Amino acid sequence: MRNKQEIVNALLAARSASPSKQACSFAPVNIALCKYWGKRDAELNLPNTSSLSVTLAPLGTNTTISLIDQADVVLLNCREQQASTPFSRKLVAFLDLFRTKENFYYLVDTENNIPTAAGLASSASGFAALVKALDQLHGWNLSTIELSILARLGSGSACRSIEEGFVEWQAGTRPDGMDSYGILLPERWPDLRLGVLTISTQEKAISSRQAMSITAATSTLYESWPRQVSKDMVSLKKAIAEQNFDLFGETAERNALAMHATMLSSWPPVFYWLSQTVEIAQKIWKLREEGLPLFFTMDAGPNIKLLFLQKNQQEIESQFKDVKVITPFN
Ligand code: 2P0
Repeated sequence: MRNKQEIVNALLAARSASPSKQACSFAPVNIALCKYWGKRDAELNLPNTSSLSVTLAPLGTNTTISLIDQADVVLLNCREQQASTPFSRKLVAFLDLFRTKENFYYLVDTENNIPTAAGLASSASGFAALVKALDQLHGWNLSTIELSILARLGSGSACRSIEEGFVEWQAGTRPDGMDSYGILLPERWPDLRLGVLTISTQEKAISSRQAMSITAATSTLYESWPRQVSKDMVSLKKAIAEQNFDLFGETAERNALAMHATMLSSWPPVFYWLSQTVEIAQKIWKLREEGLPLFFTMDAGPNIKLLFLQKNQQEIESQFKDVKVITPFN
């Protein structure tokens, strides 16, 4: 089993469908603290390494889906999308995996409540919400593991958005990826805060999908990435279990910087930082030297996500006027 259709068929084989008219589901955005960067299988979105993230509900995607008679209809934030848009094409290609004679066309209405200006990606929450809505619509009753596997086929990081909280995506070793899915960690951390600093919302010149492929193929530093991840996964899980914020922040920041270092040593080089990104990173390091427990992480883009605790929220809001503070465990 090495293609998406075979995986979907295998997961749905024993399911008796009892479809309803309409279904609606929510999935949260997630931010990786130990990143997913590089694939062992590009078709199935199987990662080279495990990763660990935290979800940011209530920020995420609400998706309503129904079966209709003629041709798919796709709405994004209340606007109908032309079939030729990249958004529609990606979504319809994913729906193709689930069509039968009886369930042929879908109306998909997707709403992201993530402010566009936040610079947070919505593809993970989008595919996770879609898979959950499909499951409800058809009455398949899939487990969270099966939902996570299906979401991963849409976009790798979507497998970490099925459940809410700290989620570990275990890389797995099987060629069919049946052991590669997100697992919810039991711990919650109510005092944890994330602060989004949006530096640019321009579409990136190079997608993370392309960037991770160039990095894995050409970066000499990428050889050390699996070792970095192994260490960071252990430290992060310990930090979360003990609510050790310094260990947590240091590990997440180091992991993000290591990921960006692997990109910079690719050829052609991949560099998402802007001058303002550098300025803010230096400001964070200075504030930390002065005693403020503040760390950051970054994804495949120039925006910075601050990591801090509730007791320092006021100080951080006064230092960073435009910060949007998120409480992951509300
Ligand atoms: C992550 N990123 O762990 C990493 C860190 C970006 C930087 O997962 O090709 O959209 O659909 O599997 O999941 C973004 O990559 O890539 C991502 P595909 P995806 O959050």
